[in-house]
Amino acid sequence: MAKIVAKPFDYAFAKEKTALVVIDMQRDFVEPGGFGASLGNDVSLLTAIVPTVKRLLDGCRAGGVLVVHTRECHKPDLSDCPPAKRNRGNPSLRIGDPGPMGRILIAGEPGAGIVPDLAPLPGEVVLDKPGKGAFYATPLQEILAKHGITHLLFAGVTTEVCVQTTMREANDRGYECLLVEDATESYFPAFKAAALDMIRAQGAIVGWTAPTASVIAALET
Ligand code: TIU
Repeated sequence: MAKIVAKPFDYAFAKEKTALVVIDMQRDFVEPGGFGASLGNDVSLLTAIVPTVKRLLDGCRAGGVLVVHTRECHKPDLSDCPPAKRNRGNPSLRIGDPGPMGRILIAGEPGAGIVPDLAPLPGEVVLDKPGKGAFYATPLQEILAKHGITHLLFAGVTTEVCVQTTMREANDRGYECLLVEDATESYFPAFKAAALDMIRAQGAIVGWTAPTASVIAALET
């Protein structure tokens, strides 16, 4: 078993039973002009983690860890987008509206794509998800079971929305979850800090947290 120096205590894992889940590193969230910006957010905080997520991805690829990428997006006819989600908060652009990077959060549009620096490699799992959590209405659980995965490392955006929702879904399904602290980001620094704290509180009630360097160090041993 490899061991990551983590909070609230070390995280033991077997590489062949571990997957890295990179959540929603899409242009719509990370680049100006997309869904994140349409909700009134400054996306520069999210853009800044791309090189760190790349380091983590490359470390996991080199270590033989299964890589899963997710994209939050909807069918072009919006049949998988509840009106409550589309209309919430009176945004400047709604899901499905034409924006600077194509229709907002629609599968196949440029904005729904993963940022080029983090592009999936052939053979990596890429899942489109209509919800915040990556288990809802996707085959993620079946794919992980097929590969014998018991441990999940999480990166991506945003920490307290899609990442935390997915970690909680994973926790209820019995996975041992670790969130990579500097490979996740929020539009709200206070929300990121609170999410990290609540995840690892009460003896890792949702999971562990550790920086990218600790994950890579463990993968190299
Ligand atoms: N708005 C926000 O913080 N997040 C999302 O809408 N989706 C994800 O977190 N991916």
